[in-house]
Amino acid sequence: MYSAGVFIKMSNQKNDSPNSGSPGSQGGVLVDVESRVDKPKMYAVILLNDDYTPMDFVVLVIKRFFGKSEEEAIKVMLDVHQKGSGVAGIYHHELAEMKVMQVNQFAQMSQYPLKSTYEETT
Ligand code: TYC
Repeated sequence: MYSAGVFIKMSNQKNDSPNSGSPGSQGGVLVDVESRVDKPKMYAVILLNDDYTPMDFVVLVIKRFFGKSEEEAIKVMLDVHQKGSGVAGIYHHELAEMKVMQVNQFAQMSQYPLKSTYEETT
């Protein structure tokens, strides 16, 4: 997530000429520009198709755990049904992992074979 920083010096002195001396030697503020704009990795939570989980149950799961509307949830469910898998949501690692645990546990408790997984987005 954090690449080696590229620092720029933000001068806070009127007579502080740019690029003079080593960084920080003339006062001013060092700003790590690259780290600041670096994006954290994101993860797609993916639902997998199966032959037994009812469509209504999948729609309910997508609405409950991924905050989608009925209309959006139906679209995602049909996409999974037709293509074999589909993205229910994109999250930071910790949240993606939590969604997968919650969905898989809820499906198992309901005695349906529905499974979700997550993978890093490209
Ligand atoms: N294929 C299932 C059926 O025909 C529906 C389904 C959709 C199951 C999406 C899982 O992730 C899934 N009842």
